[in-house]
Amino acid sequence: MSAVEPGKIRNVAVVGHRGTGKTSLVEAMLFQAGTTNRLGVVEQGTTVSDWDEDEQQREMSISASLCHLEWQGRKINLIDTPGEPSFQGDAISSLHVVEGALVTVSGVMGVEVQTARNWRRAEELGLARVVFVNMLDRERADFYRTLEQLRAQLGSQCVAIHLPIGVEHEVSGIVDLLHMTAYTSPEGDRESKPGEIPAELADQVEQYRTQLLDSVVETDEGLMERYLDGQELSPEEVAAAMKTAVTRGELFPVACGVATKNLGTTALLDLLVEGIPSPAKKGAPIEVEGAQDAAFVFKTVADPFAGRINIFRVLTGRIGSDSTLANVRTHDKERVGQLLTLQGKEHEPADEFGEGDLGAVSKLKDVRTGDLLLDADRDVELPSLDFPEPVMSFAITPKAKGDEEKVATSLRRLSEEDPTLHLRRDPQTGEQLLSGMTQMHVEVAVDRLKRRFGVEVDLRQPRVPYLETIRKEARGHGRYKKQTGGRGQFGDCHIVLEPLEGHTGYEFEDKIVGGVIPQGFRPAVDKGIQEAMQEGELAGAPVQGVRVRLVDGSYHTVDSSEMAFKIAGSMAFKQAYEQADPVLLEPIMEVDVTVPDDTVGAVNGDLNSRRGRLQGMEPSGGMTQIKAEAPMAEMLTYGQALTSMTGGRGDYHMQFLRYDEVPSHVAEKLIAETKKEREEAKV
Ligand SMILES: Nc1nc2c(ncn2[C@@H]2O[C@H](COP(=O)(O)OP(=O)(O)O)[C@@H](O)[C@H]2O)c(=O)[nH]1
Ligand SMILES: [Mg+2]
Repeated sequence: MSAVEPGKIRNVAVVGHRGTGKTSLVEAMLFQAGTTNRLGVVEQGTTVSDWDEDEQQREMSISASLCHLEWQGRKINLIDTPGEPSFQGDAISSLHVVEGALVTVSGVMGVEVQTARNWRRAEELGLARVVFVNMLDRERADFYRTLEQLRAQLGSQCVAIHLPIGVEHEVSGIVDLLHMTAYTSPEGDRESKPGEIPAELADQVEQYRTQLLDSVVETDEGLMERYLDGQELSPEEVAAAMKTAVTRGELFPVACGVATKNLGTTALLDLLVEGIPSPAKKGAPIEVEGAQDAAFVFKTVADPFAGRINIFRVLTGRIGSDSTLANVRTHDKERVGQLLTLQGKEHEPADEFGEGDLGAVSKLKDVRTGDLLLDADRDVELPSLDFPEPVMSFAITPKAKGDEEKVATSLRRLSEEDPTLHLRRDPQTGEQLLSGMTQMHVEVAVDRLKRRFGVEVDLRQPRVPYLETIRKEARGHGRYKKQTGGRGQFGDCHIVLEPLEGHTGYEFEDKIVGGVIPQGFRPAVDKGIQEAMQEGELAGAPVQGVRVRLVDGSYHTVDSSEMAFKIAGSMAFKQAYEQADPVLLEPIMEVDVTVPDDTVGAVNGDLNSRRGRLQGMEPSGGMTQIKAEAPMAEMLTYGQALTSMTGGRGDYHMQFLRYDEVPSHVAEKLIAETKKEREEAKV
């Protein structure tokens, strides 16, 4: 198979809220194009794109999956993305490698959280957008209500291009307002040739065709003048102007149908061919200066048996099975070897992929999502995918002792596949932390660890990385003296502690005059203090934000040693620390919550009970964005709480902001708990 001309390719990411029928719609398009012989069903685990066992079990897309079909002599690459916020990383990276987004909306639910999110992403990336109002066969589905909502919330450039024939369970086809034809489909079969528009729809068709014409004409000044002059515009002119407006992202055609009955797919496929710009027209979504051949990896699948598969977009030039590519991140050379054409999990060998095409490659050494592969190594900046930070962290421990290494390597492979999954060791608490977008995200990762790599782990709430600091200046004296038989030990020092600005850092100043402590022993005092600071006296948390001045001391010519001065240093620190008004610090998070307007009261009340401080609120289109600051300790289980308060319609992001003093009533409890733990540990 040779490369497809860039002008004949359409790259489309199918995005939208969870459960709006993205996977079913991709299935229907593949079926309609004759790529598959039967219409798979999500619940039966028989679709092309939900092929993973985790997906079939949950009846939900977890990973982006790449399919392709041929329509009107064009190759349409379809990326079915997950709508669930837990897995939005894949939707985000997919949007970076396409010219167009196909946004699915349920005709019952209308615009939902993830619809709006993906819409904004697509907008930022300047993508052409086509909306598909799906599920029109369901009870209470209403195309016209949904259309109005789309126009109100996503912009009046959303304009109907297809209208449904019939309502709810009687929906039997669609009218194509641009070509003025109708499509109907025998139950569960491929759609037939275009037919006549039913007479009873004449008025509606007239009304919405006028709305379409008005919108198209508004994007083209020349047409507008003639239109206002009352001149007749030819259907070809209108179609051409519409195509231009859609490809430029100035007009968003709203199509409709029923994915599970394969209704509306013919006209939708026509629309994708006409309205989504080809890579030849739009140019590379990521520019790499001076590169002859360049590919961007937007998805990686880690499989313990098949090995690693990297899915990429050819940005410029070609990628052939004979190519040798340089990985910009590692500066390593990678020999390509096996190229693959993907159809969900099915793959076929391929010889090459041309400019603008999407393809896959297996068995590269070290390539992951976000990598740039070039014909020759060069220092170029890696494109940023702008992934949201994971907010839900769990401490993980292997169920079986000795599995630590295996857990770490397996998790590393999973995070290559999904960069929104973070693995790190908290240097302060020593815990291995796995962070994801939601609890479900982390749980799916844990399932995958078990299923794919055969390791099991326990999840616990992580410890909060508290810190300690001081609030005033204090002096301390440490004198360590031991004289038993032979050579003794002697160290003696006076120090002053002083708070540092912003509760951070550590400074040591040597203010010794006249050599009362010899030069050689002074660093030992510093060392002893730093060791003592690793476990503060309040709650065993590390101390920071301290300047130490070593001001005085004495020594013994025979008995003094580094060891003795280290101990003296730590004794001096402990004495001074108690007098320096020590306080516990906790991490404060910047929290960004988006919830439906009718839940704002409950959500704010809850944040308040979590010691949160409201910073601002911004309502827009039925949803309100709440900005607040709240202590990490109170936010560890926020995900579940938000889900239950908003019926799953809320969403939040959270990132570390700063450390603040723990209020005294909370601190007292923490200090008492630590004391108890320490005493129990002693027994
Ligand atoms: N009645 C009806 N059900 C649909 C339609 N499209 C999808 N579904 C069902 O809705 C559920 C979610 O569909 P799915 O394709 O997985 O949505 P996704 O999460 O957006 O990929 C599944 O149970 C589908 O069978 C439709 O047009 N009509
Ligand atoms: Mg899906």
